[in-house]
Amino acid sequence: MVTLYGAKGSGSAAIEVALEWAGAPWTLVQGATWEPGPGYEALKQTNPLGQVPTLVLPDGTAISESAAILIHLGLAHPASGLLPADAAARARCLRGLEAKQRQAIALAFFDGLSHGELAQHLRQPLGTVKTWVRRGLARLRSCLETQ
Ligand SMILES: N[C@@H](CCC(=O)N[C@@H](CS)C(=O)NCC(=O)O)C(=O)O
Repeated sequence: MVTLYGAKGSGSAAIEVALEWAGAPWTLVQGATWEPGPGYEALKQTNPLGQVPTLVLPDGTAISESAAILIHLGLAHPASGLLPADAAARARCLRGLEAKQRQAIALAFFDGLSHGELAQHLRQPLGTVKTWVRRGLARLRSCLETQ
């Protein structure tokens, strides 16, 4: 069983989806800088930065950084399709999404935030988040089409 430290409206949504795709048993501990409480205190013990998402493996290894977590899940669960089996295709997908594009897409599509809400949440101009979502989707599409 892996433990995901996450919070509503955060980048942990992408990891929740990936865990479902991977079919890996997981449990959520809710907490974040803006959600103080026992969950956040436990998070800081495992990741001193106190950032979500943070994933803790059964052996106690903690992985932070969304990209690192997604790559770990893709490699640990090859049948999930999170990463292509073909090495070259896998490399193309991995270089594809920048962190900011991934976060914007996750918040817009998994958490249902409007572009205006996204701009507020990420403290960026509206035009910037629209560009992140548009470019991220274009990259995702071209990555998926090559699989
Ligand atoms: N580069 C990290 C960013 C993680 C991050 O910024 N998480 C936010 C929530 S989406 C957070 O926990 N912010 C609180 C803080 O930095 O104090 C990733 O991609 O996972």
